Amino acid sequence: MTKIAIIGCGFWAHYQVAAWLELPVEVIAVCDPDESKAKMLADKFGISTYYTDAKQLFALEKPDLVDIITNPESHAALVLLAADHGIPVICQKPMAADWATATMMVDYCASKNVPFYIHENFRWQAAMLKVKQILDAGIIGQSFKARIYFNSSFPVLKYQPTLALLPQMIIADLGVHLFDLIRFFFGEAKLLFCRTQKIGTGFKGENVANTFIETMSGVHCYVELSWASVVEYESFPQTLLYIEGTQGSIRLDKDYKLFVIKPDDITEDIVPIVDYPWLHPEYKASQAALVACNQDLLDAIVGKKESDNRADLNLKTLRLVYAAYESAIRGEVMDI
Ligand code: 89Y
Repeated sequence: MTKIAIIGCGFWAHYQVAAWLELPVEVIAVCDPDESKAKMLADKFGISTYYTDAKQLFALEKPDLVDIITNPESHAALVLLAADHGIPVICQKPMAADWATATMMVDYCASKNVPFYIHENFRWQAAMLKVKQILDAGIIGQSFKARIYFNSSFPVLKYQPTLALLPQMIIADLGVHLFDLIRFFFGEAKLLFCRTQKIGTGFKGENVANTFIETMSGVHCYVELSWASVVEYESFPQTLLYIEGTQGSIRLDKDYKLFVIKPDDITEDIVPIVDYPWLHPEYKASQAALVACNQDLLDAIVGKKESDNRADLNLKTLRLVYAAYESAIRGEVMDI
């Protein structure tokens, strides 16, 4: 059984641990500087050991991998610590709070020969895997345009209050997933242009961002992100999309409804999630993908396969995040 240590015992860790326990692994220890959080997570899942100091965890435990589920500013120190102990490491998105730190982390792990992965899970959502299958099968011909959007007024700060404090917010926290989906569907980006807005007072950073990305393959992508939208129906945390190809279109709508639109025919399907009993009722769409994402990372770490979530590959997604911020500040199109 693969032995896993968890660092960071906040909201998300409760679901990440539940997802790990769907697989043949043992969570041997958890760690959080806030002892009550560490104890609560350990007690909930019957994990015998908890720590408040990551250095102590690494000194006393020998996990096969460590899963870092903390805020972006703390990622670098913890990833480097894992690398110093030769422990393969998985880290939440976004990899780091800036580009220079992220590249340093990737280089450091490579220099220590330590496998390093990012927990990018949106591409593991059942509906996204289905969309990718339809695209790869050529059913809508050659894609040329896509709108991919996450416009919401869900009270996200109720569950993720630290988002309110981030100086760079919606692009780093959420845009990173949608940019990654663009790479997943259409390949690497060629250029982008981004504008951001701060609507209302709840967030320190931007809570609305609109980005245009042109891919190397020539697809024009419009990425909409908003926590300020008064919507007809709330679809949090689902990403919706409309992809146009030379022979048809794909529309992914609320509640996993997938339409394939051809010149003389429209098919409608529902791509269900696996409804694990531990899913938070308001986060089902994103948390249901955690098991498949963890399985992929586990297989990569034990050497069964490669994963697209290798940190050096994920840098290509992160590059889009920081290029978007730069574009918004400069008011310029950024070459990628
Ligand atoms: O933190 C974010 C994520 O990773 O997916 C959705 C989210 O929970 C809120 O933006």
